[in-house]
Amino acid sequence: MTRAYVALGANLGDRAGALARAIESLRATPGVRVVAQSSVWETPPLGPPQPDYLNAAVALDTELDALALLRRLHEIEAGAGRTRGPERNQPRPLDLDLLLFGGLVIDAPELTIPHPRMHERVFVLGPLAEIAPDEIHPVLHETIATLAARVGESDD
Ligand code: A4P
Ligand code: MG
Repeated sequence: MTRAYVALGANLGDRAGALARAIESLRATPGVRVVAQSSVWETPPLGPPQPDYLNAAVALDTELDALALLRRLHEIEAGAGRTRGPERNQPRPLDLDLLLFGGLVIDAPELTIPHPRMHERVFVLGPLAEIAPDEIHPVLHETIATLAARVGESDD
């Protein structure tokens, strides 16, 4: 059993509904137990001009391996009408990113853990710090609370 953390984001359509349905889909996934869920944050978009996001984070205990969990996240995104273009940072009805998976460190094209940009982003660290302040980032060796406080201070 592995403790994993997933970031949720949505900035098109019924944003709150998309986050709620994604959490329901995770709850309904065999081998996945949702053990904590942050509040929902409304955040200004990082990237090109686009609508504001709703962001949240959940903690899972899972029997799936990291790649199987990622594939399940992609299925749930597709079910919310998400299509993938070549460009990053485009508006989307649902984005699910795998942030942490136990203490695992993976650097492969299909899956990088910890998520490579999580430590720079208030919209990830804010919700995550509500549910996992004492988790250690396995590459930076600092707690989520420390990383969240630091990113909250900077202007970018
Ligand atoms: N991939 C590799 N590692 C991971 C991982 N740990 N979790 C691969 C999820 N996916 C991972 O992702 C592209 C590929 O990355 C996937 O095929 C997967 O195998 P994607 O979800 O298709 O593309 P994306 O979402 O556009 O890229 P990414 O990197 O998730 O986007 P970002 O960088 O997360 O930016 N502003 C606010 N306020 N709130 C947001 O949530 N989100 C974005 C998306 C931009 N601005 C935002 C927000
Ligand atoms: Mg993504």
